[in-house]
Amino acid sequence: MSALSTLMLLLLPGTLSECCGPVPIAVVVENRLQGKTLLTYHTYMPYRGILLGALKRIRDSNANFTFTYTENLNYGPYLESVNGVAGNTAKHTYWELLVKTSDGKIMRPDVGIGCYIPSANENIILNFTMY
Ligand code: B12
Ligand SMILES: *[C@@H]1O[C@H](CO)[C@@H](O)[C@H](O)[C@H]1NC(C)=O
Ligand SMILES: *[C@@H]1O[C@H](CO)[C@@H](O)[C@H](O)[C@H]1NC(C)=O
Repeated sequence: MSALSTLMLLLLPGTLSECCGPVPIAVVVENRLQGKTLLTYHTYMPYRGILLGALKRIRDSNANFTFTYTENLNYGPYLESVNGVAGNTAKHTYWELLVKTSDGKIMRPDVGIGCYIPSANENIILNFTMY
């Protein structure tokens, strides 16, 4: 066996094991500001798929999840409204993107819904809040 094919055999399993979905995630809609109950939606995504795709998949299979976004030239899609509630510049409200990892830690991604790539078993929290 050539050195090259031995190397291929050693590398292939690792390459395959990180490629394959489906990746389960949950999207949590939180709106304490308006006293609404927490809503949780479950979906699956392909390996390294973007959050925007997951939101569209949930919307297309669930009559009570809707969202809208606007396109920003530099930063891509900006999440404008969720379930009919829109952020408002005058009222200083917006939909904040938070992520609860499987170990319970909450973090705030430094990119929006078009760039964020969820990992398995994350809870993506869309929180209606103020700035
Ligand atoms: C102020 C600000 C906000 C404010 C905007 C309020 C307002 N109406 O003014 C609020 C608090 C709403 C905000 C939210 C978010 N922001 Co912001 N924000 C900024 C900040 C500090 C200044 C923007 C600004 O006023 N520019 C000057 C004006 C004249 O230019 P402008 O083009 O009109 O600005 C608009 C855009 O920047 C847009 N905007 C602001 N943030 C974001 C994020 C995304 C993903 C998009 C598409 C648009 C967008 O809102 C501005 C006003 O309309 C920048 C950092 C910086 N110093 O530039 C980060 C920044 C643009 N935000 C960023 C991020 C990540 C977010 C959030 C995703 C954070 C989160 N985890 O929730 C959210 C957006 C969530 C969503 N709903 O989609 C990143 C974007 C990086 C990237 N490549 O995606 C930046 C660069 C900061 C960083 N962490 O590096 N943000
Ligand atoms: C959303 O739809 C599910 C069924 O798909 C239902 O169980 C749930 O009560 C609905 N929630 C709201 C807030 O309408
Ligand atoms: C969501 O926003 C509300 C209102 O600002 C705040 O009280 C709450 O702590 C936020 N939730 C998370 C998970 O940060």
